[in-house]
Amino acid sequence: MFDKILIANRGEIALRVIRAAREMGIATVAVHSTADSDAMHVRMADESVCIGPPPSPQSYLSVPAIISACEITGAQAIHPGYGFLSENAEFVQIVEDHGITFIGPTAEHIRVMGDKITAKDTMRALGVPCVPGSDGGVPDLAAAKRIGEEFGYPVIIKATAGGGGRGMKVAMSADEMESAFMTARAEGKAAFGNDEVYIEKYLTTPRHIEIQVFGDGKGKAVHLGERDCSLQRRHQKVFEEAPGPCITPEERARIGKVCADAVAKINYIGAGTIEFLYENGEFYFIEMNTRLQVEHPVTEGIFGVDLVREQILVAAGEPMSFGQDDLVINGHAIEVRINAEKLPNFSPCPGKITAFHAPGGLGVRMDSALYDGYSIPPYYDSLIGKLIVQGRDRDEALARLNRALGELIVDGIDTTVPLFHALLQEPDVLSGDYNIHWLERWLAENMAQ
Ligand code: MV4
Repeated sequence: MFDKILIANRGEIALRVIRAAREMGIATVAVHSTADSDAMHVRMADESVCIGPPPSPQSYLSVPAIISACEITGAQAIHPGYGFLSENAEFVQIVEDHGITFIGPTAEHIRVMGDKITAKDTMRALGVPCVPGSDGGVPDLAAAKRIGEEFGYPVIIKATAGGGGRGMKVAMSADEMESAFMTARAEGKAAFGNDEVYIEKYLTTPRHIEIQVFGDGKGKAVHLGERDCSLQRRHQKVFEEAPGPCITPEERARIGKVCADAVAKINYIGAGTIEFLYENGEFYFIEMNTRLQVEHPVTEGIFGVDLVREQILVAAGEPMSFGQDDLVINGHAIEVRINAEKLPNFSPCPGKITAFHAPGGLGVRMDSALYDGYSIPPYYDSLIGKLIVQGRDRDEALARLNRALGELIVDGIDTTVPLFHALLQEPDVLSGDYNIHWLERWLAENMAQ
């Protein structure tokens, strides 16, 4: 096992990794920008290294600075958290070339899943159900129109280097194809330097259901059920829950086994998430994320496992601490993302926290790097905390969420907390009757500016 690891991240996820490492008796190194000298992850780690000025490209994304911090401190492994360098195959290659262990998948797995066409080809070949469509790149407008006719409109044109909703355009009919095709291509080129696109049948009212998988890198893998993350705004999740309110145990076992078998076959190592659209009882693969996700705590809650501990174990070449038969769901968990944002426009709202109190009690977990007097710097993501609640069933989790939100105090800045109080008044949220468009529609109707 490692003696010391470096966490190439900040905020709540850096704390999350430090906590797992400490329970395992592993020393931790925090890295930080000059804007984060007083940040909680720096205080909580055993050691810290300043790696550059506030802008991320010169600090949290600076590969030479992070490798140097590792070498100076003697850290044997790097945990990337999520975002930043967590899905950067070149970074993983450089880390390994320096004799440092990357706590996560191989560069090759990251590369394959980062290219959405290759990811889909790979998953289809592994028996994972995919959205019907072009099955590969679409070279020109004429080919795009043939696909449109073959599968029937509406279709969606996606940049292969895209993800998170960028480089994605819907064509409702043949006459919208030219503009949608050209725009998706141009966005792919501008945002990712890659203008290759593919086309899928457009699913009109799906839910976003993602399956958590975990592999040991030696051909063994398990699934940890699904999370329903359909409540999103501009491709940012705001409310996530597990299990999915509309998924039956039979469906979970079936799609879970398909996913676990798929990643076992490619010797996948560590945590991964296979994203699906779910409509009319069918799962359609869209993307795979090769990292620990923001919403991993809801899965940890219902299965009672520490995913970060497992990531560190398998990265060190040790076996996973559980098999599929050990994984039994206990109750229901919900996470809400607390952002430093001002409603109704969700405009970033950095500033000084004048009072902070995290809720507590049975079934309540607050993952946050906030503290009284902390100043949220303006340079980074607006996520300042995740409130995760668990109950014996969904109704108990919802009641607990309402209670815990009432206990939470974050003074000095605006947050997304009022949004959750409002959502907990909505019958559709209380019954779990929502899809990927529900929140945008609700915001348009209820937060009109
Ligand atoms: C789709 C789709 C409908 N049909 N693909 C958006 C982000 C990217 N991960 C995939 N996305 C979508 N792909 C087909 N064939 C609708 C979306 C989509 C969406 C998906 C998940 C959660 C929220 C969403 C909001 C808008 C569109």
